[in-house]
Amino acid sequence: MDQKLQERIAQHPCYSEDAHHHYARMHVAVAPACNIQCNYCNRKYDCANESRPGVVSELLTPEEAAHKALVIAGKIPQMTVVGIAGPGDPLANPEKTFRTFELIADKAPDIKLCLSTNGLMLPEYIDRIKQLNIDHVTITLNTIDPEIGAQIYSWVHYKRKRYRGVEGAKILLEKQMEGLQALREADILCKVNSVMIPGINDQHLIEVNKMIRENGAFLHNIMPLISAPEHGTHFGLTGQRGPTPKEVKAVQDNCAGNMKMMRHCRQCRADAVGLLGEDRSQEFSKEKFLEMTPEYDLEQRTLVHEGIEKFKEELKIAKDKASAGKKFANNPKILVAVATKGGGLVNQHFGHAKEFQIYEVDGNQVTFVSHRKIDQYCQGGFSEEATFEHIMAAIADCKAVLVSKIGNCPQEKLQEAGIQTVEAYDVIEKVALEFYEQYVKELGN
Ligand code: CLF
Ligand code: SF4
Repeated sequence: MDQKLQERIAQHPCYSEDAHHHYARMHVAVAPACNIQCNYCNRKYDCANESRPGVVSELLTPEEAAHKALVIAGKIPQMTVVGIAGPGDPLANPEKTFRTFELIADKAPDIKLCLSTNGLMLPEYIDRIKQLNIDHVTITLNTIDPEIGAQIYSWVHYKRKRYRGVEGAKILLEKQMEGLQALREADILCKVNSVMIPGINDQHLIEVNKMIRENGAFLHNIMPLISAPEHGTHFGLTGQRGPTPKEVKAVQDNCAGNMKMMRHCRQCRADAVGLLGEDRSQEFSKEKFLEMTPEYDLEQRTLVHEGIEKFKEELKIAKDKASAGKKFANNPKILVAVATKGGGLVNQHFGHAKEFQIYEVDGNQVTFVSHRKIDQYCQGGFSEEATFEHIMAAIADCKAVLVSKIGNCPQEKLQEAGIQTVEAYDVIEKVALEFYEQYVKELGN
């Protein structure tokens, strides 16, 4: 990747896996309407193209959204990106969306603007997007075949007319393709999200991947369909299942040779705040943030970002040192589960983790694979048994858990299940490689 491109994504937690350990994003929920109906979406909730289904965000006016962005820019200076991803489609609400971006760009020039859309109106607004210096745009593109599209979208509303079935899917695809090309011409970084729906588009995603790569997309995010009957979506009610983590990984691996794949997406809310793995949206509810005074300070933010960049350099040196001189050949690839609060470190107590980051280790390289959500183990002594079962199910295929601390009781249970625990407060890659060395020795290699 050339240096210019690297600089454009270096502080964007979604476009750069590395950045997501250090930088935060926030969403402002200013866009209620939508112009299509996806079968995995219930419109009582946030847009499921970039959000976890079943979540409802508080709707904001552009002025409230700009106020919120300035408050958070002061309180969380590592927040570098403001995205609009719902609760409907941002470009089905163009005035609210662009007004919000205008207000933010005017007062906080260092914040990157990010937009996520189903793509239907993208060709229409490409000039406005460029003009506002929105450098990151996501299109949710689930298929390049209108026949498949007809199974995913129940209707498409375009230029005052509603189209159903293949006809609707054709219009959507045409506009998405035009949008993709327009982003390329405008030199705007494009991420494509694809919702993986077993039996409908799972086998077909490799073709989607090929097409978007040929049309200049920068990153492909294959996300699992989440469909529960209680969400009231068409797929939820008709029993359409979502893929298993293993199935998602297999498709991601198949596409990975062709282009950069995003594997750290958290399917966050339309009002998400914080690092991707944490959810601080409750600290900034409408009632709370409207009482807060914006303390946006460009100088202070620049200093914080410089500090992060310096820390990242130190991390890199530590990582390189940890892997230097390692020459494992034909050794097994194993998975380890890491408890981290961010910063690229093993730095979280087992009992406090709400997710584990999963890394694949082969002795030479440590590669981020995915995250897995879990119920927090320490909940003041309540239902720890049931929680532990759930945690075990989430990490059953891992050989070790890397944590800053763990109690005797969970440690013994993990050991009984054949999962080792490593207590450390250090760079993830370093701890993982040290564990690997010991693991291989024990195997007798
Ligand atoms: Fe938001 Fe999306 Fe921008 Fe990121 S999220 S608009 S690109 S700033 Fe990121 Fe969240 Fe996944 Fe989206 S983790 S759901 S990919
Ligand atoms: Fe729902 Fe988003 Fe699809 Fe619109 S684009 S129907 S809000 S998932």
